[in-house]
This record gives sequence, structure tokens and C-alpha cells, in this order.
Amino acid sequence: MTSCHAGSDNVCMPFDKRQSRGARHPLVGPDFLQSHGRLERWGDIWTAEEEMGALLSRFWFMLFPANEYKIVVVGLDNAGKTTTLYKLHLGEVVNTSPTIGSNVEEVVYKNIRFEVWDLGGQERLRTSWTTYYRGSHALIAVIDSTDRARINIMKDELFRLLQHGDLEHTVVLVFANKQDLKDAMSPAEITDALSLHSIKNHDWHIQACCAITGEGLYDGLGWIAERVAGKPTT
Ligand SMILES: Nc1nc2c(ncn2[C@@H]2O[C@H](COP(=O)(O)OP(=O)(O)OP(=O)(O)O)[C@@H](O)[C@H]2O)c(=O)[nH]1
Ligand SMILES: [Mg+2]
Repeated sequence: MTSCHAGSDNVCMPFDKRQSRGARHPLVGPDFLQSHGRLERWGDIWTAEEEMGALLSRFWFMLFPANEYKIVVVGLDNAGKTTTLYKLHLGEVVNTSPTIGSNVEEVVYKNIRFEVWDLGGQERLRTSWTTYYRGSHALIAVIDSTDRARINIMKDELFRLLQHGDLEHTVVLVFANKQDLKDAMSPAEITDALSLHSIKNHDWHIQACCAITGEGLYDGLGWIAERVAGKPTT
């Protein structure tokens, strides 16, 4: 199982992969969106040659848009993020233990490749979530729908992360997970509890799911595919 656990002696930062991927093509680096932003801010100190390079880079992306999309999966500990990742990646339920750092896997859906980063949800790990945001196209927030006691904590985490500049253009999918359990909150209850309707600057969607059976997971991924790659979900 290809996974990356960022522990104290094995820190795997999200940018490693993106840097190596970018090296495949000298003209279009992996940080295109960021460098594009820098170009506009620093435009007056760039040489004509560099500006020509930037223009070519922009043109290249119009002709050949990115064919892999980065998804960051967040949520409180025990929400079911790792179960969700491996159900999508392997089609199987794996035995999980609390994630210390992150797992990353490729998920292919309708010929679209997603690089999916599952982040550890324990309180002490949440401050490191920001280091994974850069370059992400979509954010998945996994909710344990039975965890009424901590839904407000998740709301605070969600609204904090939505203010982060690296998530400015990121679409947001909320997985209302563990719908197989009888005391699960409905998507409508979670929508209210998280005040999702007050999110104005992000395209968002809530999807009921069960990571154990897989029900709802591809519906959610389809919604992301439609938003980031323009592919219909049916
Ligand atoms: N009944 C039920 N249990 C689930 C579901 N999804 C996950 N679980 C269980 O919830 C527990 C936690 O799942 P994980 O995937 O490890 O949770 P996590 O969000 O990755 O947790 P951290 O790594 O600590 O942040 C495991 O025992 C899973 O089997 C679900 O849809 N239904
Ligand atoms: Mg986990």
C-alpha cells in the first residue's frame, strides 16, 4: 500500500510529489497557479523573456489543462477519512489506526486522476493541515454523522480553513459519513449544524455516505469531477 505517514523522523510534505511531477515539463511547473499569482504581483520586475515564458505557460495550460487534481481530506479524528480514502483507492475496507501525519493515494474515476491526501484529524495535528492546502482543487470534509458532541468543533475548523488563501479556489465537499449508524445526523441536520449555507466564497456540496459500504462516495467524487474537470457525473 503506497502511503506516506509523516512522523517525526519521516516527514513527507505534499510538495515533494508536485515538485518531481513538475520537473517532467520544464515549461509548466507544478506551481503554475501560484507562480501565475506571483507574476501578476511582481509583473514590473520581470524581464520581457520571463513574461514571454509566463505567457507561453498560460497558453500551454489552456491547450492542455491539468489531468490530475489534488484533493485534501480533513475532518476530526475518527470521522472515517482513512476508511474513505482506501475504499476509493482499493475498493476495500482496511483496518485503520489513527493517522499520524497523512496518507496519499491516487484515485481514478471516469478517467480523471485524483491525488487524494488524507490528513490526521487529532487536535494536535490540525495545525499542520495548512501545509497540505497548496495546489488543491477540492477539499473533502469528512463528518462522523453520529458525533453530535463535536460538530461545533468541526464547524470552527471548517470556517478557519476556508479563510486560508491556498484554498481560495477550492471546491468543498462534505461527506456526511457513517449513515449506516442509526443515530446518524441527516445531511440537512449537518448542513444546519455546520452553517454551510453561510459559505459564500466556495462552491460546496454535502453528500450522505457510508465509507464501509462505499455508498455515496462516488456520488461525492462525481460532484468534484464535475466542478474541477467539467465532467458530467452520470
Ligand atoms: N459504522 C461505520 N464506521 C465507519 C465508517 N467509516 C469509518 N468507520 C469507522 O470509524 C473508525 C475511524 O475510521 P478512520 O478512517 O480511521 O478515521 P479517520 O478520520 O481517518 O481518523 P484519524 O486518522 O484519527 O483522523 C474506524 O473504526 C472505521 O472502521 C462508516 O461509514 N460507518
Ligand atoms: Mg486516518
